[in-house]
Amino acid sequence: MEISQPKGSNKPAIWIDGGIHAREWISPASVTYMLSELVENSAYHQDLLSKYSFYIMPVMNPDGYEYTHTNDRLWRKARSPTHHSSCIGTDLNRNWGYKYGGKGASPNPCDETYRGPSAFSARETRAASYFILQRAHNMKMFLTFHSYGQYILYPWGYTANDEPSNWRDLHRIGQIGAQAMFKKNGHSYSVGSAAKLLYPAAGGSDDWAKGGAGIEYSYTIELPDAGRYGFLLPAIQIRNVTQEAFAGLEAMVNAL
Ligand code: 0X9
Ligand code: ZN
Repeated sequence: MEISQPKGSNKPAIWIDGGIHAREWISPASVTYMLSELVENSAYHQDLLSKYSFYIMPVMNPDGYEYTHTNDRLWRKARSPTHHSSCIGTDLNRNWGYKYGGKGASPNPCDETYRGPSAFSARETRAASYFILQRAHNMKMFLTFHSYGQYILYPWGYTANDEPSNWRDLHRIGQIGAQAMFKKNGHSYSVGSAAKLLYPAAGGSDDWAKGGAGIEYSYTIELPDAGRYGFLLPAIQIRNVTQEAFAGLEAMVNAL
């Protein structure tokens, strides 16, 4: 979805996606909530909408998402068959074309972090990357929502031995997001580079957005919880967490 005010205006833009990993259900819920807020309650969000357009992709991995409803609640990857293997699915967050094939991205089709046979081999990542590249000159921020762990991560994810030249600004805006999210529900988020704070993993969308598409502010946000229920976040928490994610979005965009 594109949300632009007025329609077709050429404002700087924010990319938001969710559901690249099938089992992380709070992510599509949160991104869908953002969409509903920006559309249905646009009058309350003029701070955002007067300055920016939004591109919102609530479910990057629809086949996988469906599969978690019908067959395997903890499925992570997409669902396309693999050549020369009976194992199914590519990890769409190891398939992007920046430093593709490095650490933490498995060449084995049977692994949960299978990177696919080549960069952008998956239709989902290829289509999204074309869409983004056509508009990247206008995009100021790239936000991809995952769960779980309560982290605000910025590049690089592929290595812990280097950092983007604007890492101080990336860190500062990440902290502003963490503060806003804490204020909403009292959940603490750690802010840092993906490889240092979590683990090195190459081929992520955040690294490609920064290194490939040149979008200055790129983040992966790992929503709650911190590990108690993990991917199986109880339904009672959906409302609070989606609202907290929106508060983080607002704060980070306003800090740009
Ligand atoms: O491993 C991932 O893809 C993300 N964590 S998750 O538990 N949701 O699977 C973290 C991605 C961080 N970014 C990069 N490594 N590029
Ligand atoms: Zn994920």
